[in-house]
Amino acid sequence: MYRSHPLSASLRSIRHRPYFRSVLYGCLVVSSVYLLYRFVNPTYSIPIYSTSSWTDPFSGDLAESYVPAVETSADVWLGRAKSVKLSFLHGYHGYERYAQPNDEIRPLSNDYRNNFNGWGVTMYDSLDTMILMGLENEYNRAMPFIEKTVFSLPDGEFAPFFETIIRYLGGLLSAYALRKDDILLRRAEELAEKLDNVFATPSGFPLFGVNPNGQVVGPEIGILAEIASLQLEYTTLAKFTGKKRWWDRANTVIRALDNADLHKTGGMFPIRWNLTSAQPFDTHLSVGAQADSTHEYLLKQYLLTAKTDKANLIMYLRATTHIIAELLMLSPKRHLLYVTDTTFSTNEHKGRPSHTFEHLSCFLPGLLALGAHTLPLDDLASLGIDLNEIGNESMFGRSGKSYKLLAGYNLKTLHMWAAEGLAQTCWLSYADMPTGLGPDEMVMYTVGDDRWGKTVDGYKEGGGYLWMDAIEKWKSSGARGAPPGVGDKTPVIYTEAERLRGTLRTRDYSIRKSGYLLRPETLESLYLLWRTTGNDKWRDRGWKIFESIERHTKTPSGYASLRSVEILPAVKDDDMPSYFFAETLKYLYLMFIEKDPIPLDEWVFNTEAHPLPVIRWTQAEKEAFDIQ
Ligand code: DMJ
Repeated sequence: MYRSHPLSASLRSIRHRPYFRSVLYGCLVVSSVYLLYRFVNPTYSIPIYSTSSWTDPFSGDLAESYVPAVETSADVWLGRAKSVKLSFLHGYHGYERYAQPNDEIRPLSNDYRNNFNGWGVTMYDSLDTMILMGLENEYNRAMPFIEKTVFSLPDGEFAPFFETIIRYLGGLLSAYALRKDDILLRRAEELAEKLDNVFATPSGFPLFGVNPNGQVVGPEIGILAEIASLQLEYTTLAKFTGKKRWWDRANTVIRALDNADLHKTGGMFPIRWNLTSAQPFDTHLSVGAQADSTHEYLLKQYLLTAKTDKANLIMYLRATTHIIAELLMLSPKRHLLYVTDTTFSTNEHKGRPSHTFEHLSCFLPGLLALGAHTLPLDDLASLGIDLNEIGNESMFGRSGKSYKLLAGYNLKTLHMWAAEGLAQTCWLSYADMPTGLGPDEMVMYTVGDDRWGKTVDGYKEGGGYLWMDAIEKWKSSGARGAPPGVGDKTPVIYTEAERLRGTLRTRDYSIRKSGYLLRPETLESLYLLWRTTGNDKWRDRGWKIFESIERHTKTPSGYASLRSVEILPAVKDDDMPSYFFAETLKYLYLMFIEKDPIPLDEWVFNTEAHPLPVIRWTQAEKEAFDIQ
């Protein structure tokens, strides 16, 4: 027979007395409000759920908003790939009609501009995309121009070396790799010859600019991305031509990076460098503007050389260790994972974060996923690498602690968490906007020390942060919790009135540069996340972005950058950068076609998305080039 507990009997009697009832209900309201507050508050300091296995805990992320799409058939994906191809044709035909052989079309006025030497950058940047899309007519119409381009400039004008290499040289080499048209390689080598004076520095790092007549220009203090993003192109040129001189150009930069004194920056490369001494000039760390492609080329040079140049791998591991421990942050309420830049000031051992988050940095999730996919990060010992040896406090002072911290993880898992969390934020920065397109720069809200590395460590040690009822709910629904910053989240789109009022803080960030410049980085990462995880949610998001590009940026003669992603109807700017053809449309196309023509273990994309084939040196080449 059921017998009620004496305590429940007394509670029942209390509930029937008006005074105690008010007190009881009052307590219930207060504690519910408190619990609700704790549930949405980002304070992670008290892990309340502990488990002996830290690989399967429940997380602090609040929303699982991703509803798996009803399975999309292969035919639908094929149709989507065709739509991207039609967009390419629409934009490229506009260029051919109104701007060829100049650099870029202005898609509102149908005027043109020569912003990259006037040699027809849109054609060079588009060649390999045409080949991949099977656009024979467009390729055949471009080739006579490519054949005839005169690589010259008036006295006093200079080709920006970095942009010229990634767009023109990268474009020619990639097109040559895909379709062995000799003229492409001849033009590639001729271009490299004309630019070669740029290396006339004691360090062998290139100067900012060069005129094909031999004049050079640029300050003694160079910018990281501009001086160290040529390795892939020059190594490929050496392989294709069999000439050591091109390998020497790449190798000099690699060795200089490897010999740099990074004790002030935890093993990561800062933005400013002295081109005479080949040493860092400041302590400003970033993966965004002025730095991005150098971090990218560390991993990619290792992959390009069939995983033989270990120095590049070690530099990549150092850079990513510092990035993960010190530059990745978690926003206060929505737990958005983002990467920011930091500056060390004199006598300070800790970088001060700016909390800016750039669209340019959205290549990072793709890079981390590529690294986790291609490297034995969970077994570095198999490569003779120990994280505690390549970085520690005796080498990097306080920043050296990061190596010990990360050595305690399964590094493959950790890099994938970071990749997925960052890709989620990059995607949300689009999904939060009424245009469905992401802003160029955001400033994230902060509550103090927001480092993701610290929070993840609490997660690892404590096993989760949700209150028990939430954990039980998630358990019973069978959902696996994601680590902090990693789970899917619900977009927050402000109404026009809310935007104008400007007081809402629910998104966790404000927008500093609201333009959408047809940039590729988010799509690049969605593509790599899809290829490396096989999870369709990433390409579903790619499709949503493509629909927004079609809806808001299309003009009668192409596609135009937007002045603001927050305003409807969208206001366009009169420009269509060549990287839209080289990168944005290429990554979309590759994301939707079923058969992958560019397998990640056989090709490496340069920073302008020009795929270059993995190189296997012959013994004769090793001896001739003096490759160890
Ligand atoms: C591209 O030209 C390259 O990807 C470069 O490395 C930086 N980003 C632009 C496009 O945003």
